[in-house]
Formats: sequence, C-alpha cells, structure tokens
Amino acid sequence: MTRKIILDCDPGHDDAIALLLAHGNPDIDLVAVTTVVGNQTLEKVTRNALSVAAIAGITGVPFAAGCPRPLVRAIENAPEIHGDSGLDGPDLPEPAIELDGRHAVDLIIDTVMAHAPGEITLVPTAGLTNIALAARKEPRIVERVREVVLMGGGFHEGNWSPVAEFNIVIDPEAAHIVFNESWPVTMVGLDLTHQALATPAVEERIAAVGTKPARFVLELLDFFREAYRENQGFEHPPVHDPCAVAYVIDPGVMTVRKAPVDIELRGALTLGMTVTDLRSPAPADCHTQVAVDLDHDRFWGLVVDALVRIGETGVSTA
Ligand SMILES: [Ca+2]
Repeated sequence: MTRKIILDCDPGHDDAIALLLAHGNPDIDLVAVTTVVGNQTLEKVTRNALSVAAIAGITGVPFAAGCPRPLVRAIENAPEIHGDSGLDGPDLPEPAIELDGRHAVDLIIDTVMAHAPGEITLVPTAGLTNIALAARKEPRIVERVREVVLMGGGFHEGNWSPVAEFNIVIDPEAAHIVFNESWPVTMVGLDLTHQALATPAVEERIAAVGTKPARFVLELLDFFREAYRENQGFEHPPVHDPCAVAYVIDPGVMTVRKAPVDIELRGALTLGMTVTDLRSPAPADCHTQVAVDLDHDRFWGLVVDALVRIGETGVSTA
C-alpha cells in the first residue's frame, strides 16, 4: 500500500534529497509539499523547493509557502551549512510550477481533512512552525493524521548547541506543541542521521545512475561536504532529512525505541533540547519513539533506487 505524505521542508541540501526520494519511491504518494523558514528565509527555501521540483519533474503536487518566522523567537537561518541561497552548489533551474495560493498551514489542514482518518502522514524536515500552527488552527487533524515522522532533535546529540538540534531549537515552542499532541511521533534525530553519511562509496553509487538529477545530488553533496568539514568536523556529510522519508517507506531501515520526549523551553544551557526518557519500560501511553540505528546500505539503496526511477525527465505525478 502506498503511503500518502505531506513533506514540510526548508530546502536545504538534505531536504532536496528527501524530496527526490519521496517523489521517486513507488511506495510514497507525495500529496503536498509545504515550506517554512529555517535553513534560509521563507522566500529562498520556497523558491528552492520549486527548483527541485523542476529538476525532479514533479508536477500535479501542490506546493505552498508557510510561516516566514518562528512562533516566538527571532529568525535563525543556517548559511554556514546551506549557503546564501539555502541550496548553494548546483545551478538551480527556474521553477516550472506555480505555488498553491493557500498558506501552507491551510494546505496541510485541507489535505488532512480531505482524506480518511489514518491516511496522511506528516513528514516535517524543518522547524515545526507550520505543523504546530496547523494543530492549533484545526485540532481535528491530530486524531486524523496517521503519524508524524520528523527529522529533528536527538536523544544524545546536538548540533546547534551541545544538546539541541537546529530544527527544534529555531522554534522550540512549535516543537513543544508538536511533541505534546497525542499523535504518534517518530523522532528521526541526530543520533540516527549522523549515521547517514554520504561516503565516497555512496557517491559512486549515485554517480553510476548517470542522470541529471543524480548529478544534481552529487553537486549538493560536494557543497554539503565542505560545509560540514568546516563547521562540524565531519569527513563525510550527514544527510539528515531523507532518513525520515526512508522510515515511512521502509521502517526496517532503522531501529526505533519507544520513549517519552519533551522539549526544553527554559534551560539556561539546554533550550530546545529534546529531553528523552530512556528509562525502561516506556509508559503504556507513550506516543513517541526515537530512531536509534540506521541500516546505511539499505538507506542509500532507497535513495539510489529513487534516482534510477526518476531518470532524466522525472516520474510523472500528474
Ligand atoms: Ca531541513
């Protein structure tokens, strides 16, 4: 059975790869793409999303722009990691599709409410501003969404502070809302995504696909590698966001563990920490789980397979 997802993103090098994976995988039905301020301004990440759609040949899927700033905090972007454009490295084509006229929050609500309960999975790979506002504006989506599989946080690792991850710490109040709603949440955090390294062997597999979208991914990874070497001491870049999509496609690609997670909003040193209670056993009403170990080969196999299926001109979704 195909899984219908809404990808809420801030492209972003790894968001771009997540979008390609979602589009190219036959078990995913990408029903909407929404953007939110994060890696760069809303204007830049939205344009990037449309450019990636042009590269992947995505048509017939609504794209909508969402929140231009976090709920409470000032805007924080990540030019160190993603460059001035938010997607530095490759030449980006002109968008070939128009934005949906709706606000992303309304597109999320409309899409969830138009489908049967349990049909739509939310896959946020950015700050949680849009998702939090959608839950507040139309609380009935919380019961209706099948699950939320998000890239963000970490139970032992941080990147934007010693204990906090970027997507969570840029809008911790939004994350607090999302983690405290009753829907099932899978946190695909840094403990997992720091295993999703684009090694030279991975790049060889992608290069062997030999298409324009595959070369686009290699150009993204070239920039990403340098950014992660300079800023975070990685030899090969961790490619976070497609991990969340991969879990929806094939839960066997990673191990997960049930554990309560809450968001620190007041810590002097720990703002935005995804505080995870790993004491056993998890309470019976626990609705959150955290990703632990990645099957690296299986994960990259999914990405390569999606690129093969996309080919030169993209998979038609119209
Ligand atoms: Ca992202």
